[in-house]
Amino acid sequence: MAARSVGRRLLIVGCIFFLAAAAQAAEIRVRVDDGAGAPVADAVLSLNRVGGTPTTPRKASATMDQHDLRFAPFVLPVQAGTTVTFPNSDNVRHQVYSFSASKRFQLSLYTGNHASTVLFDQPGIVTLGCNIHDWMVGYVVVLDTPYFAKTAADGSASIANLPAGEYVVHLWHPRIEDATSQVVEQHLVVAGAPLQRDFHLHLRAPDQSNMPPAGLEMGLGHRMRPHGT
Ligand SMILES: [Cu+2]
Repeated sequence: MAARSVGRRLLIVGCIFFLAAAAQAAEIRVRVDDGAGAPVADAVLSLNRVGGTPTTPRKASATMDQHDLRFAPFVLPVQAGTTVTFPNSDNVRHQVYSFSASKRFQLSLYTGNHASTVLFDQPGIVTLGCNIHDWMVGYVVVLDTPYFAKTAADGSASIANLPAGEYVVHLWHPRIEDATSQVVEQHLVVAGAPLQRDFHLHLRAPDQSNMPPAGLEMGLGHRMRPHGT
């Protein structure tokens, strides 16, 4: 009986600690625009904890598809240590490569569910291209933090369950004027209350869009099969 009583007390103490920790965690919601009010999609929001010990990269996986002659998604944020799978959902061959310093690779030319995998172990921006289709461009944004999110079409993003503490807030976008991510807030204090922020990113004009030339997408993409098959 005594052992059971001690066990129950430990359980209660554990629950109190858990609730206290949960009460300190908070959510941040952001909205990103271009400075003229237009929402910015595909911006990567990341928060690095000040003074925190670097987190051990979790064994995570993610997918960068090739679909309708485009990379899908256009921007894929991952934590360093993530293995990314590259399937091909088109019925034409693609050959994915990167010349970026933090991860140089070239996959073999392939179709179908060959699905090569690449480990992204160094933080940095990895720009993807395809040797067959010049317009294809995609980005794997490798981050040294587990706290990140990508803005939706309306420019919004959120990160839940942020532990209490102080953070540096970064934003990155493929058309950011500075090639590296911008620090948009140096001392963000998370103390349990939800946070809301509006950020402005000034973007360069698009150079490469990941969009196939008009008409080509339906002619070569997976959706249209040759007649008689
Ligand atoms: Cu391709």
